[in-house]
Amino acid sequence: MVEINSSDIIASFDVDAQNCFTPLCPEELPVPDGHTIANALNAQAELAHWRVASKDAHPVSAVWVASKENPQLTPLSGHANSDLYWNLHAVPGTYGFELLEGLPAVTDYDFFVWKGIEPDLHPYGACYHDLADTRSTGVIEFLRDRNTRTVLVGGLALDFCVKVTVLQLLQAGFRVIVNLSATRSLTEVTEQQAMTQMREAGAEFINSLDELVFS
Ligand code: VGL
Repeated sequence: MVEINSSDIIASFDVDAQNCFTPLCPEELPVPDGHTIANALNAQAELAHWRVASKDAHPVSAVWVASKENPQLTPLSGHANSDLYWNLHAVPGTYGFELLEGLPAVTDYDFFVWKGIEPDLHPYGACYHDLADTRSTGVIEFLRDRNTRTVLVGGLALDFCVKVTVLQLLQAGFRVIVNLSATRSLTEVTEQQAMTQMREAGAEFINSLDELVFS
């Protein structure tokens, strides 16, 4: 059980809950079962005062697009803000770019982040546009301005963009609760590493919203 003080301001964060991270887009970055989390994200948002979200928004000309010579997940050098090659994903105007079916329209969120728009920027976390965490996307300021104490986090994928967003929110001083029913991982190995890293940084975890107790 994870206790939350009823007077705390709570935010709900949908990280990159886009079709490109589901088996519906097998050519992009399919996360097993990634398409099944919309209801869990909506339920989580019901408990929150603010609902924020992010989307990857990548150009076709990105420097990190994987090829035969440079396959996915191999290191990329010479670009300070792109570290690995990835299959092209989340191109605005495509189906993969869109939020999962069942989620609100972008304009119905209280704050929305688009990230990775520049061809040589491939940030994972939703709080900064660069890998050095220096160029804010504004979401931390939005949450701070509203006295947010606790952030409930879900989205895709747990082992990459969700993980880094969680670490950034913890670093910024928020209490962070990862809702495991509202997130999925790209691989089991990276999931284990991500869970350890988040736990060591102070994240809390729930398997379902039933594990939250309001006192
Ligand atoms: C993601 C890998 C590459 C994610 C994005 O949203 O988790 N993972 N780009």
